[in-house]
Amino acid sequence: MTLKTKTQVCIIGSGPAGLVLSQLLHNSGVESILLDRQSRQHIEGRIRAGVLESGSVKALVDAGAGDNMLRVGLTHKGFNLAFDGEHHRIDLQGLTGKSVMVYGQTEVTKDLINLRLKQGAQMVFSAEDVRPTEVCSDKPVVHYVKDGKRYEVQCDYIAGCDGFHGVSRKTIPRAVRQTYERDYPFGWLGLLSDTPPVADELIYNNHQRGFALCSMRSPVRSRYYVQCSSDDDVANWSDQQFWDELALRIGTETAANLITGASIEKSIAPLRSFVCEPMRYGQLFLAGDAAHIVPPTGAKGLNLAIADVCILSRALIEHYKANNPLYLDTYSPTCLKRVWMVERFSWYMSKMLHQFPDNSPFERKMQRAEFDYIAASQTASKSIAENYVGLPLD
Ligand code: RFL
Ligand code: PHB
Repeated sequence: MTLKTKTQVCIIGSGPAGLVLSQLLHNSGVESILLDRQSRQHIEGRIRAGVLESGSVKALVDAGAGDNMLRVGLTHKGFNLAFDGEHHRIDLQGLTGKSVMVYGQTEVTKDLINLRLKQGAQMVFSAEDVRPTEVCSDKPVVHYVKDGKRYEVQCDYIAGCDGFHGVSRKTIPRAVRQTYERDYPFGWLGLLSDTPPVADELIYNNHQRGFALCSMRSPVRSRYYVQCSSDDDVANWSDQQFWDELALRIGTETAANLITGASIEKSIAPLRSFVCEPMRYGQLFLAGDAAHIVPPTGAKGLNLAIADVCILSRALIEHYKANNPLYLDTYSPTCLKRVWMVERFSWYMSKMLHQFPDNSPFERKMQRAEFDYIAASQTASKSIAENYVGLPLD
């Protein structure tokens, strides 16, 4: 027997994209159901992004999900680029009048899940075999299995917010879907520790041994990354090896302030650029990592996901409340224009800051010249700053 339910929007995936979308729809009286293949505990335990653009901060506050963020998030008015230990500060506030917020994606997710459940949202965790069908009809259906029972959700629209490995994008036939992809020949080994950050602001380091990033979650919790090879294994890195390598890459002056401690999480993330076009197929709309991936060097993935669902929620709300189909019809091109600009920035930052295995001494000189140009030119610094704080929504 199959248990059938109905809703207006079925959202696949309870990461930041799905959760923010469901919150924004709820705030305007549009009904949705959220389905995720993972347990709540698993979703709330994932360590990922740490930097929110000013537009993402505003979106979370406007959605009513910003209380904790505003209480404990850290406003950052600048960040540092470093080349072999030499620093140049990008003055975000001075150059753009805006800042970013350091607040973990893990916390954003927990805040949203708590709020959605308090408001009585329909959220299904550990949903197996989630399958969207009839997406080109006016009554698409999403099937899933939970605790051995079969379910069907009949809806008007499906939001595919199920990340890079999800099922939604694959529902678009190969002949319709065009994908653009670049894999980088390295990964990021990340370490989280309950130690005070090495500096008050983030430091992106280009060092001849490889890239390193000094980030944080709070005044007593640090997040660091070092570039590693694509086929590396976390098991190859003891905490001590990580700290030693980080200290070498950030230079003696910064390393003098480095406080080390036991890791509470250590993992390797691959680096990839990826875009799927179009972001709409029939009644299915892709948002967030389901449609695109950026390498983390620009701190953009989470922010792009939030931007997509701000655009999608407006489109759905205009449809339901004003019978206006315009924004649904323009969803894909509107998002993609911004997506490609953000892809460009993330690719540019990645290219400038990492050691590529096939780089010759010439490429390293080019990276150095790029750093010197940014340090010497307010125009170049401003270009980085306006991308880092976030481009306008549309
Ligand atoms: P998510 O977060 O991957 O959520 C997708 C959800 O869908 C579920 N799912 C399914 N559910 C049902 N059926 C299926 N078949 C399903 N398949 C998957 C999953 O369980 C999950 O709950 O995608 P979303 O919402 O689009 O959010 C995207 C962000 O998570 C991602 O872009 C960022 O984390 C990227 N990122 C960063 N972004 C930033 O904006 N700033 C940063 O500082 C930043 N740093 C990072 C990052 C990503 C990293 N990693 C681990 C790749 C640092 C790292 C190391
Ligand atoms: C993080 O704190 O996890 C972080 C910060 C900035 C990035 C990527 C990751 O560019």
